[in-house]
Amino acid sequence: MNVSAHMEAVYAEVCRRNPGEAEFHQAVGEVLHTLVPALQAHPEYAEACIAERVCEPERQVIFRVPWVDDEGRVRVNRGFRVEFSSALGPYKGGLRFHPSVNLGIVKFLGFEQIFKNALTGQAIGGGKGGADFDPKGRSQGEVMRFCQSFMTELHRHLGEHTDVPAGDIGVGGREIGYLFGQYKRITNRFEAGVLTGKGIGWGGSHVRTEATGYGAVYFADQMLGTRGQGFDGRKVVVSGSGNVAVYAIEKVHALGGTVVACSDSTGYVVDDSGIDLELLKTVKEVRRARLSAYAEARPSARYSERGSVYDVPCDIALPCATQNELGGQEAGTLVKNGVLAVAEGANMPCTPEAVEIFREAGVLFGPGKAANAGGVATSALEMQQNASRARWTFEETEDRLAAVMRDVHARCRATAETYGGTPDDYVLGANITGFLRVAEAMEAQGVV
Ligand code: NDP
Ligand code: 2IT
Repeated sequence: MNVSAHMEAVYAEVCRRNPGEAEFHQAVGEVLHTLVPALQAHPEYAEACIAERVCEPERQVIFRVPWVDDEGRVRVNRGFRVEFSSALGPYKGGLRFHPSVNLGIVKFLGFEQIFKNALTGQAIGGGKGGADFDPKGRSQGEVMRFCQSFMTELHRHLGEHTDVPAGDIGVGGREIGYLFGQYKRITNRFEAGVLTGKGIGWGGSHVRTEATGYGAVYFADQMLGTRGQGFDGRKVVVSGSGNVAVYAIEKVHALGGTVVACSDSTGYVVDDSGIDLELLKTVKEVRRARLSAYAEARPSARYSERGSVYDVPCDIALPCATQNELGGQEAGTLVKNGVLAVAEGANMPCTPEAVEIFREAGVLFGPGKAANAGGVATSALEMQQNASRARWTFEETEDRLAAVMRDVHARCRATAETYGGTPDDYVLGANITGFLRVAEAMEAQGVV
């Protein structure tokens, strides 16, 4: 069998059967093209149509989310949960509340999640969900009523052994609290393991809040370490200013680097003396204000809505905002400015063109499936604590996160070499490692 032609055919069929889902096509194409050497080595997986099956979600739920705003007006949003793969464990993946959410975006995220979760080595399947609800400018009461309505429908699909959501864009600790409260009320069960990212006082795990950002920095540090380098004394640019970005900044500073710029969807700030994390947290997490408020409160900072955060010269870039935020033009600027490493804190923030530019320039590139796996890995640690009714300390949990990230990094390099790439080909290594784990389980479980 010509495996390469077979993968092309599978990809063409995915595009044909899922029209208009551009992000899903992009995520599938990027994975399928890297699987050729794995399927050449394992013809039994091609025979069993593992690639074809893994591109089709096991189940997709789309539902109405009606709620009442503060003026008494009825509003209607659309909710989604795509249960992609249960080969390795309960469906696991976040919920995104953002006006851009549609089926194609949820499917791209769910598809990525299958391989990311497999790569962590933990017993978690892949899924994703969310709604086209825009939390910006909404009152606490409106957000709560929306979450309650969302969960009123979604609860029937969830369970600690079935499907376990967490946060993503627009869904943080506050929203997880409202979602958990409604699940508990409907089911009359304190089923802690049904959601992760819970508050520390009621079943949450230490380090889950920090985990994605910390993990991305650990991963970048491991990549740099292969070249005898690290964060110490380095200039770093982080995109976004949400959960992932904030804790990436914190860890970069702890490792001796300086984050000189970060962004939100309206603009970016440059602060040569280093982003003041307490101020950033106050602006974004307490006041829920725009990033421009950071610059207004900090004389060393300037705010811009022109150009891109990637125009700011840096040694290391950590895209932590959203998909396709870093294209060919931004990648070209980063390379021209001498960037050494790029690690994706967000899901698919770099376009295929950008990734190719980094590859050609020899820039270390950590794809999201590996670099941001620390978030979901710590969610699995939260599930483990919930199941055993245990509570680990912050230090113990962070040690475990660091160990997972070291392991993910090492597996990517080893797999890339085994399948004909250079050890620096983290894209090849991450995709094949994740795929092989899922494929083995799927083959063993029969045609389901
Ligand atoms: P948050 O909602 O906390 O923050 C999102 C940040 O990204 C905000 O600064 C937001 O700006 C910015 N952003 C969102 N959409 C856009 C857009 N269309 N254009 C430009 N900027 C945008 O989300 P998270 O930090 O949790 O998530 C960030 C990324 O990390 C996402 O890709 C997510 O899928 C990924 N991720 C998250 C994990 C987690 O544990 N939370 C785990 C693994 C990956 P603004 O405030 O202006 O909207
Ligand atoms: O993209 C992701 O990995 C997440 N949003 C976290 C998922 C999770 O279940 O913790």
